[in-house]
Amino acid sequence: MSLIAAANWDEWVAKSVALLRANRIEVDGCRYTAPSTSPTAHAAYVHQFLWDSCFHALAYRWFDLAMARDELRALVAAQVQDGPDARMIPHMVSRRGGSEHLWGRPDRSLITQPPLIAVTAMLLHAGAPDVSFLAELYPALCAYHAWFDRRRDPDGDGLVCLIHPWESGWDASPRWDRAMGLPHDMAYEQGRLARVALAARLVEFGCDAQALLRAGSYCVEPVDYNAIRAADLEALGEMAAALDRPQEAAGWRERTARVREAFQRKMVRDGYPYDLDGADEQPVVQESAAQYIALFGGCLTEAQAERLVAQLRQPRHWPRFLVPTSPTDAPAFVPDRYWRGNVWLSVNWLIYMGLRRYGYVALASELAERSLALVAQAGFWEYYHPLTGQGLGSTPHSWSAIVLDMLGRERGLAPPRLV
Ligand code: 2M8
Repeated sequence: MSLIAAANWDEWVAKSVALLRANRIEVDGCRYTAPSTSPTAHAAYVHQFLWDSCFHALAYRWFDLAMARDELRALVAAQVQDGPDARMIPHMVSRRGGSEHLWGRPDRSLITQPPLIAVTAMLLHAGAPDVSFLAELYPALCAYHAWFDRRRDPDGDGLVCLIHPWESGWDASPRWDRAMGLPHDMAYEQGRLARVALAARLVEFGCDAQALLRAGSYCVEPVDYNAIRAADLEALGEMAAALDRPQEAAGWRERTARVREAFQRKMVRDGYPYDLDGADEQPVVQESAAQYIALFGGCLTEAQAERLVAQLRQPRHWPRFLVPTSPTDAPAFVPDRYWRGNVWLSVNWLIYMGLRRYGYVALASELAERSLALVAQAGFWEYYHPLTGQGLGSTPHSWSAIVLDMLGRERGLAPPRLV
């Protein structure tokens, strides 16, 4: 019998409850879940992170819908109110301080992270419809996406560029080595110091993407990020429709189509999607798990999806456990080095959802099955060794609770509603 079929749902819920509740923090009237409050974890992991909170909310919705909503409310409450980056939602919110050394202010970072909030809100809504919750988030999310157009699309092509690898969530990925001016075989510390130095540069440049691009600073248009944005714009259209705003819904659908069109025109080479680097938009011809996230955003044709899925089926792309960020034969693959070839449940959930979108349901189930097996074997870690399944980074780390969402979906369960 498959693990999905044999798994005890109540036990998996109980494990997820214990994990997320242990990392929950309440401050200034906001409730959120930290990536990890373990004393051995990176000190920054007590703060709130944008895409982490989305994954947490998607796990919470199976047992604590109120908390799932609060997790998103806390993100939106941190939306920037003034200055050139008004309406941005920060990638990291440090309500008890702790960001001064990097960002020149104690309470938050100056950058964002993959925009998954509208997608998350609509998935919450699908399980437990509540238009008043959508109405609460909608204006902030519309303004957030307008901020992207204003501040992260310096060439106006509809594709978002990032000004720091931390915006991608894939902090130390080899995808950024060229843009960071770093060799693939650098020591970990060299990469870390370069990211810290880049944060100081952003402060100096006021996070102005135009100026940073002109100065030849890190500026990348990533495939996964833009696909996630397409999915979020699409979700915003669904949100507008649910709120009975048909014209706005049509406008968001048009915006989504524009991102997908630019994606096809600029990012797809020989049928495969690649990130684009710098002002001359050089394709970063590297295979990575980010390519599969194009499926999540509906950014590929059926034929392109089929070729990409054939690539995914190769053991170098999908070895024994899950899909590592880089294939195992990539020149920069290091299985136990942070973001340089490890397995992340967050990334694999995005791939899982993308496979389902394109109708690769059995393959998605296989990914869910192996996700469950990995967490059953190793526990809730930040990331995992792709060849041994060993847990790496911090533990217990909250976002690996996303496996509960895969289990719930695979079992065809309905998330509970608020009474
Ligand atoms: C990692 O990133 C932060 C900086 O943004 C860090 O190292 O402090 C990444 O894995 C990122 O994707 C994640 O959101 C964050 C918290 O889990 O940690």
